[in-house]
Amino acid sequence: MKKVLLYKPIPEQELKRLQTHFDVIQFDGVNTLNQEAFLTALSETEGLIGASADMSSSVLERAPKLKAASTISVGTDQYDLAYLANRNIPLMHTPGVLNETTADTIFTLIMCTARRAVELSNMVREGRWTKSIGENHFGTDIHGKTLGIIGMGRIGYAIAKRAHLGFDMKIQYSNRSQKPDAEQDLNATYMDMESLLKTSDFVCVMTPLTPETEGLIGKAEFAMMKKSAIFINGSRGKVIDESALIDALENGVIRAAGLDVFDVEPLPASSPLCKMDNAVVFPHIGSATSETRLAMVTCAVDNLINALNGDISENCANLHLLEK
Ligand code: 8YV
Repeated sequence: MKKVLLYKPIPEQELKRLQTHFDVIQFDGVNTLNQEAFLTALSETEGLIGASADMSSSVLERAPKLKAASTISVGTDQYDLAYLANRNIPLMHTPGVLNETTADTIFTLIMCTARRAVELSNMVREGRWTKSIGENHFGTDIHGKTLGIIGMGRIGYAIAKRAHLGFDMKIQYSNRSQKPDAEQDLNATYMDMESLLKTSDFVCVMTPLTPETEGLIGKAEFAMMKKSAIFINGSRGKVIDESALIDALENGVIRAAGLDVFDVEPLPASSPLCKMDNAVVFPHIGSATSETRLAMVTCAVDNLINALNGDISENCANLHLLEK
């Protein structure tokens, strides 16, 4: 049987299915304590499956027998796609199965941040609700406002659908290319990022992390936003300059931020973002529901089985780089 290295715990039913096809070596994440054991196991394996661990070329070069990798995520930034392609190794991912759940998470951030839900819930829990809520605790409306989406991919479209159909919001977006379906279905307006930053009430970043998007939103971009703007990041922490965001929040450059991803994860409790009432912080729960994570794992297991049998589908993230 081919050896496969699993580096993230998965539901029992899917582990058993994987074990019917392969000799599975399991790790519960990769860290400084198990790194050497992981790299030793990696040297023997033909398949790799998991998520939330660095798979740069310095790690992958320790896998001389590797034939295919399968990430339990839609994001592929933890892998060196070009390195894998140079060795003609496909990287499979899970596009599509998590769109709706992740869009729900982003809208949860939009609502919690706009209506100050976490801050005010804590006020109740801590016994500080002593009189009826006054102006200094008011939030801001979501319905009818302008939502600017930077990165109108599958998840960005799902967010825009909620905003347009559910909250009667005006949708505008910037993207590498125009998206006719978003314009026809959701009355979305395509524009350059600077115009979007200057005119949006809510700015939502949903781009993948690439060399082009790293540091995309920094001090200058926050300064372009409305002082009343609410900033949402559901992409990757490194797409923004986190220090610039903290400054913008502390100095009233923007109203508030809702964040599901961070430069360093887990976000240290010492971060100023953990102490600000105008920052809502989630522990990277974009796709984190039982139903969707099972669907992602099922997709990733199918992807690996197929790839090791030579069948790489549209779920291959580096197909455009592989030898034709
Ligand atoms: C989680 C994500 O990181 O799919 C992605 O790219 O960021 C999230 O879904 C992933 O699901 C971890 O397993």
